[in-house]
Amino acid sequence: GERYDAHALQDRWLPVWDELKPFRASDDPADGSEGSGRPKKYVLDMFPYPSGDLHMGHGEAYALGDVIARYWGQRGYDVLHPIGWDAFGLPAENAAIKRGLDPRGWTYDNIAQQRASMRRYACSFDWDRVLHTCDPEYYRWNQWLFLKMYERGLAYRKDSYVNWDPVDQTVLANEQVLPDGTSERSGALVVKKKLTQWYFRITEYADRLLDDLDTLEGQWPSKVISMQRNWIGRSYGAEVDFTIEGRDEPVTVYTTRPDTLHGATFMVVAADSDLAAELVADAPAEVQEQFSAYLTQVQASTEIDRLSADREKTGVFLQRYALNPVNGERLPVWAADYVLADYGTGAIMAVPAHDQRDLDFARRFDLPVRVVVDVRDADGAPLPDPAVSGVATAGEGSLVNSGPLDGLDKAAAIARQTELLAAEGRGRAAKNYRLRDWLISRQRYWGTPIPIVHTATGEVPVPESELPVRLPDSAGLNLTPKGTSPLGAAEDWVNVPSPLDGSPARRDADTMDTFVDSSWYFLRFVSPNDDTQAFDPELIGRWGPVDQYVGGVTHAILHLLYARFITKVLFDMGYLTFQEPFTRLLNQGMVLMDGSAMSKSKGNLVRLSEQLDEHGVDAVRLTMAFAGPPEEDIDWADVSPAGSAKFLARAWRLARDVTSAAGADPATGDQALRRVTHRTVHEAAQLVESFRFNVVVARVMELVNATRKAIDSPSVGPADPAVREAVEAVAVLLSLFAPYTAEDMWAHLGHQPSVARAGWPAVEESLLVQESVTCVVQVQGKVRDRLEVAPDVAEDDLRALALASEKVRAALAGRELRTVVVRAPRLVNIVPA
Ligand code: ANZ
Repeated sequence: GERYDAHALQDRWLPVWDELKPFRASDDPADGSEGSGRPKKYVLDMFPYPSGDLHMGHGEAYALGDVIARYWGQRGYDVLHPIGWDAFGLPAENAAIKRGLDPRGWTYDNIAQQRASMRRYACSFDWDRVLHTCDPEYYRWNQWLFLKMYERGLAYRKDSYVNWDPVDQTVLANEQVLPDGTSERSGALVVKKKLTQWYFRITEYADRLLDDLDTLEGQWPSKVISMQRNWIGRSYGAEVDFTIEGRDEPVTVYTTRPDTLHGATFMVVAADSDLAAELVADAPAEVQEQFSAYLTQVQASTEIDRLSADREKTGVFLQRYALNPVNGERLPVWAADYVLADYGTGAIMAVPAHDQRDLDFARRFDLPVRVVVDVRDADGAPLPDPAVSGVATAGEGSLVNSGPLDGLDKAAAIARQTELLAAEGRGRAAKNYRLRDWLISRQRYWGTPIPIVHTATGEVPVPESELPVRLPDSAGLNLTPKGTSPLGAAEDWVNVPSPLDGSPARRDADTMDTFVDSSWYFLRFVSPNDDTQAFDPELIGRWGPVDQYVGGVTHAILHLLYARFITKVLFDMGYLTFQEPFTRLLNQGMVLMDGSAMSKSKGNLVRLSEQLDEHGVDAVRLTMAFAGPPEEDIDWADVSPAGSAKFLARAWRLARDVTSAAGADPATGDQALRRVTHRTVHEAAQLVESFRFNVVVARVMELVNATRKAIDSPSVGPADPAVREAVEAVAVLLSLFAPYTAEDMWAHLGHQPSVARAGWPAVEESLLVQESVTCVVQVQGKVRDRLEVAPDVAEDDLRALALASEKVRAALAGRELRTVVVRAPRLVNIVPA
């Protein structure tokens, strides 16, 4: 007969879908109120960087996102499933520099290529809602957002040490520095550099960003929730003011253990803090020299190194003294790198007996160690003296050597000491965050210009009516990284009259971190062509929040945190009615090859386009879904797209074999097949909703087998209406995974395209009731019991059921077993020893 030809199906159906636009979202979605129409689902895939053609990772992500979007469409929901391009940023700019091209042209060429691939890949996107963040029509609203943040004091400029990527010659957000201290982008070792930069005040939202994670519990992967919690890193403690000899102002430290104040034996200030520089200024010349040599060394090291516990402690005694507020003791003040300038207050009280880093430092420089908490082991014996053992005791215990705190336990002592300090005005309860403000300035070309003009009298925001501040042409600009923005050299662009009085002024030449672009793009999709506002608040009120977000776990911190932050800011400004942007999150795994990530350098790169050419789109998509649970990585060496193609051909042939007319009443058909069909449809819904796509595919395979058997069986045959019902169900179920095959089957069954709009098959409850079969249990060939069991009972379960039977146990009379033969579901034969 006719052959299944994946490429012919593609040629046949793509133009039809282009015409039909089956995935156009409504312009007037229901608002959720009663009787307001179809319920909505906003399904969003993380948008791609246009840094080349689609790769296998995209192939997986978009196949899985598509299952979800197509499923809700079949369930009768009004689905918004849009796509766009995260089109600004370093990958494009660096690639453009390398090839001597214009980043703009290069970017749009790649977008065109990816877009064509997505069309071929049959992604169910609404192609009337596309956005590119590098379009002035988009980035003007980044600038608008910046101005709104600026108005509210949430965008500000400050001097600080920033993470500096010496290869890309640009600053990085903390989130872009990998745990090993290298740049996420270039791989270079990140160093610190002092610069004046723009920040978004995300720390003001730290509590809400943390507390609202509770509402995502069970909806987001727990790993992502805990990564966000740790990143924000809230701790509770106290600030304590220490008088410094020879200085008018006290120095304040942040501590989570105010209970240990009597055990403080020295103070440490961050070597790279302004305070250290000030304190050393009065010190003898040799101390100053020692300090400045040390500082140079500190600035060249990474934060990760500085915090590393195994590294030998280093520091310089500043020959200054602090007075302990509880007992007036003189504590030597040291500068060291294990204290960070931008955490807490940049200064600590060191309690070596109970803090390991302080103890390592004390042992290295011969400083005193005083135990103030009596910590015991499980048997109630005191732990060894930290000064001797070298191990600080951080656990619970009662306070000793601590005056009014003696005898209290840790928690009570923390509370008591905090009260005492507060009463004397020498301290207060405080909390602290690991989270830093979001540094958004970048010294690169391919990004959104910051809408600020610097005048003789200060910074002036560009009036909203003058947006967008367009990125000038790259022609004539040297884009090679040199530490300052290339835009600074665009004389015609950078020199402008002050918006205040027309006096000569200069535009801010930095561009925004591209995470600004992606922090709100999901809002833009509801009204992507609106040139009067960033998004239509009424439409986002009805479409938002995103019901289902799909993307890689690589964005677990950066992107998701920023998007949550901006959502809360826009909520506070009254533009949004929700405070969390993404209700549910699915992180798909990676596609690997032979156990490792694919890369050109490893020579194990599998190209998506080649796989599509070889196996067809549907087989590749099906393989992505069938390979395993979506969160797990797929090793492309272990899966079989050829096997998927074979299965699809089998399914497709079923539609050719059906001989009953459309509309035939299935109630008169074969009941056994009907039960399989209805159970499959019923279970598939639950499985898709819990992301068990691989199991859905397995169930569809079973249904295809059962249908083939029925067609070939003389007692059922191709004219049975139950066969048609089964094949129609296969087509609709397959439309989630293998759209071309499903569409062709649907057409062959006599229906109009598109199968994507066929609707989910109605399930007849009565057909879900499981039949039971009788299983005979024999002991030594004699029937001892009869059990009613499910027809698909597992062998192990059946064996256990048989052995648990009272009658069987009586017949065995305690004898050992020699063999148990299980023939599920009808027979168990037990032979005693
Ligand atoms: C005295 C003390 C005694 C401390 C003790 C701990 C245990 P988290 O939980 O991460 O907030 N610290 C404060 N500021 C610091 C800085 N800028 N750089 C490095 N370390 C700093 O940690 C807070 C604790 O980390 C603070 O409590 C302080 O050491 C240290 F038995 O103060 B603690």
